[in-house]
Amino acid sequence: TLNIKINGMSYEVPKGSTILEAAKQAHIDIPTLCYLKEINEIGACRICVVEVKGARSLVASCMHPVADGMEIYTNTPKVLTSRKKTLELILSDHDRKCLSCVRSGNCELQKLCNDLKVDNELFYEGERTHYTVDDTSPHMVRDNNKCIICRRCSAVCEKVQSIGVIGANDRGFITNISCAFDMDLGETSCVSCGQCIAVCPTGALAEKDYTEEVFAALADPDKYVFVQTAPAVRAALGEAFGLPIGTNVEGKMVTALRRLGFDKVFDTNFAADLTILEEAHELLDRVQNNGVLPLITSCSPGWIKYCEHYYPDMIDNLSSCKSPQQMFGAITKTYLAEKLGINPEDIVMVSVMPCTAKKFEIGRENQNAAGVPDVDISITTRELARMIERVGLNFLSLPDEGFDDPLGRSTGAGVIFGATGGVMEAALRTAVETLTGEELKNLDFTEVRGTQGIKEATYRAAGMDINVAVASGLSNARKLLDDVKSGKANYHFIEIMGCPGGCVNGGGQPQQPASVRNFTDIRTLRAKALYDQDAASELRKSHENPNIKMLYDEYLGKPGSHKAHDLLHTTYVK
Ligand code: HC0
Repeated sequence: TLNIKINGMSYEVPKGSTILEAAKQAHIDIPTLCYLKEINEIGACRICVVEVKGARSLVASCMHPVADGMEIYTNTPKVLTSRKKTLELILSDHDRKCLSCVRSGNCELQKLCNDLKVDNELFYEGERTHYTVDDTSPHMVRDNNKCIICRRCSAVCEKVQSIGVIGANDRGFITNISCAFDMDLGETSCVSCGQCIAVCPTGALAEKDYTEEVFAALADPDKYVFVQTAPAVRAALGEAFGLPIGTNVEGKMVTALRRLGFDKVFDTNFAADLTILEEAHELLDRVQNNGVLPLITSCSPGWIKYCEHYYPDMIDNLSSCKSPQQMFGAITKTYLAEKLGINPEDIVMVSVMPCTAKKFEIGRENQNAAGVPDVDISITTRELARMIERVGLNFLSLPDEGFDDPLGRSTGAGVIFGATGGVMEAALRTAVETLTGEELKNLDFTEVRGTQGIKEATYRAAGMDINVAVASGLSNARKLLDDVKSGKANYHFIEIMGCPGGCVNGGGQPQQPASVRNFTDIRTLRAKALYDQDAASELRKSHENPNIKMLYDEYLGKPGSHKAHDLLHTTYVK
């Protein structure tokens, strides 16, 4: 450890800490703007400056390591004035329409301006840059007029997702974050993961908002409006209403959806169970009949698009299963429509997802089992929170209610889909029991749990070794796939999720500011909510879901049947 002084008081801090980290230990939150731990460590924005005795100028605390005997001052007039001036300069070229901004109330720039007493947002009036809003991609809107060029978005795109479709163009006053050759985002190989939106401190990046379309459907007396909620939504929606990260709000979420006016409130977890039956069947079929291996999961649409762009030679490895979101829509508009005696064209299927790529997925080819799109509108967790706010539902005081039957019934295997490794674990529970014909004693495949980027394990069942791997975050997917292609690694089954940590950390989840992200393991906290729900579930294996059994008995026949293929499987672009 090292001995330092902060604002005249002595502290002992670990060697290697930055001033920012050391101050955190002293209960001081130094404000930051561009800094994202391990992702964007460029010390560029100068908001986090502090005085260090003996230093010639103010230093960026996010990057500057502490040294033994260092004397740091975090709140001198010089420091506070510098931070305020920096903000005034940022505002001099910023779209200040805060009242109508989607991030109003949870904008990091707005909060800093308030905290640092910026009392005149017009302090520096002068030339402004003007940019056209880019709404060419299916999932998001880029408004550079609100961009502060912190580069968190381009860092996450490049380093975490190994895509790099956005970066700084031009220099000086006209520096702007955009695509190469000023292409529109929709023309690039962006995979719609939305990780850039999750880290944007302002309203420069946002999902395409479809809440008006959902309200219009709900108001249409001729439509049956059904909703499905993804596993990970329940683990994060509460954050939008101030609840601690990792609070499971499933019951309140269901009540809110019912009171918003949805005719049926269903659960994507049901279709996650269904996916497991189809995918476990596909795995065993490929293993037993010399099919293409490793089989790779296909439920994350950001990953699918990444595979199509960057690993087209591995498309035959992808499972042909539609994602649970799409399977859900397919079953709703065929089986359920028949059961209820309604025309699939009169159903509006809405999905609530932690994901922005799901907005892209609903428009993909070959996702229309009933001749109409399987899913009509996909909104993010954030959009649902906005809908709840808009109608004045007091989320925190709502009672807990349960999902509707029959597509609201699910198992613990379904809910863990929302965390990296969850699809693998759920599939293993079913595949191993199918292979051995015996009841599994231990349902916890802990080796594939946790937030490491790449996980590997080997399980023995019915005399054979099953080698599996799990990757989340596309730079990890790239590493894993390169090892598979070079022959360095040999697996039967791989789970890949586009977002680091899986869907719990999806690009559509409530944004947490960098001040939280830099010091809190959000992914683990949200994942815990799902694993706890699994552990407390009466049924924890997808093949034991009674309503899935009923669906096969009444309608689909067996996993992998002709009908199941027609409705629940898809194709990819080569
Ligand atoms: Fe996921 Fe899914 S688990 S991709 O992360 O498989 O978005 O939560 O809904 O479809 O079920 C997202 C989450 C889903 C799907 C499921 C899968």
